[in-house]
Amino acid sequence: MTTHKPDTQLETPGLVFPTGFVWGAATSAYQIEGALDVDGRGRSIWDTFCATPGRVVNGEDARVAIDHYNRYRDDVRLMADLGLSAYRFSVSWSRIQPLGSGAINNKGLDFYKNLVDELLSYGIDPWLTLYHWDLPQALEDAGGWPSRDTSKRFADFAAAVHGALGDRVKNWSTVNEPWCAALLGYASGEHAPGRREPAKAIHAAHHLNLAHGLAVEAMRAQHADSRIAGSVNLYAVTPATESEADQDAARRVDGLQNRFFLDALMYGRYPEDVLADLSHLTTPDEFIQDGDLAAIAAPLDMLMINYYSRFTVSGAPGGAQSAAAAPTDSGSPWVGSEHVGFVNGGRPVTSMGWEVDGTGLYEVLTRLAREYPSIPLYISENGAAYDDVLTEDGTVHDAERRDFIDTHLRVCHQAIEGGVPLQGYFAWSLMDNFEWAWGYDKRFGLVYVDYSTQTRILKDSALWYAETIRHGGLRGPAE
Ligand code: IFM
Repeated sequence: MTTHKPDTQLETPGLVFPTGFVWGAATSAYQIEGALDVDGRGRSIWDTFCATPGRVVNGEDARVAIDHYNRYRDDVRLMADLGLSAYRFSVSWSRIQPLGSGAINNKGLDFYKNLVDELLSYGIDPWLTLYHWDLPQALEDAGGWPSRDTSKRFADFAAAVHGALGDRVKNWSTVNEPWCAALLGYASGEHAPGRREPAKAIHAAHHLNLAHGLAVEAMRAQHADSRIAGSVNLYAVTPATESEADQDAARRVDGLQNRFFLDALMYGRYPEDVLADLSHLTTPDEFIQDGDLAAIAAPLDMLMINYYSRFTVSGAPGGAQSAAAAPTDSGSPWVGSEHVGFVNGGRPVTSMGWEVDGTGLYEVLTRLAREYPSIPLYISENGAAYDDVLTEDGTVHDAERRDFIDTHLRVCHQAIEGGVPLQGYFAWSLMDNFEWAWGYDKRFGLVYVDYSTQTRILKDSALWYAETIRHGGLRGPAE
């Protein structure tokens, strides 16, 4: 059994994190499991999306992914070798409830029971996410997230999983990155189910929020000692200039990306300015019913934040589009603000074209502590894709990824010192995996996966992260 007691006696002066800080790594079911046709799993919207020509780069799919379904024991041992204190993963709804409602598929549930038991046997805390984008196809056929009924189906699903695993999983999150599920799935169409229906995308966003709230309520009624979170992807947003148009663009993007979800989850309201931006497309009476907002604001034990980058935005006509555009033909996810341009802020970029900006994380964290105070925070995803090279001697020298994580952890430490209640960090991702519409082209892992043999190889960043965990913090100044 691996122990996770940090050695706080650093040989060199460094940044020590508080005792009990959670050191984790994250994955999601669809991106790693493979085994899509086994043990009674039903179809999901991503199966359909991948099978549609032109949707995923190189026509790739997740039928095998990184074969975690069959290799989970080895993968858990690898987590133990790294010294992780926690592992964040998601469960596949269609594996557990093949049609998204009705009978539970016990074989599917057993996979997660076994995974959890394996984690616990190594002293690794399982952090379970209920929904990471792989909606059962049967529910999409019935209307998908634009349909209110999907929220209720999700609450039933959450209750079933929580009922089965709530005795051994203490930390739960509901919906991962509802912005992506709604806006990329139903407005730009660059994610499954690939629809381009802007007003419906807003309805989807509300129903994802509602699904979250109803699931929290259902879980609270079962195991009172569970810690439950929402999980949102937040960005720092800056206007390209001080012009009125650019400032309005920043307000709009911040509104739809950040405040639409934060205000709903934390305060049970949608920002008036965002509703006004959307009013030519849809109005609240078309999607909000009595009691919805109170349900969405069900009290949480913690908030989980995925942070990757900063947006610099322009409202000037013809503002430049970001280098981080979708890999395939798509519409705009910026419903009601399609005119906004994404401008190159002049920072180094990852292989996704996303600008590296640790100061943006500092802004996000301090803003949360100021505007949504008192809730414990966790970084549930942070990391970077780079074009990793496996050398002939079987190593991967990914200094850029190590520096990326180092920079962001330094920011986390600074925020904690300044009083931000940040209590843990999960690197995205534990292993290279299926990066949605980008297929296998983008590698986010601390662990390199040779897709032809499924061999796992620790990158330099993984070895460095293991050292960081072992020391309970960062050694010495930034390199
Ligand atoms: O791979 C994704 C993950 O599924 C959700 N958050 C962002 C990651 C990188 O794009």
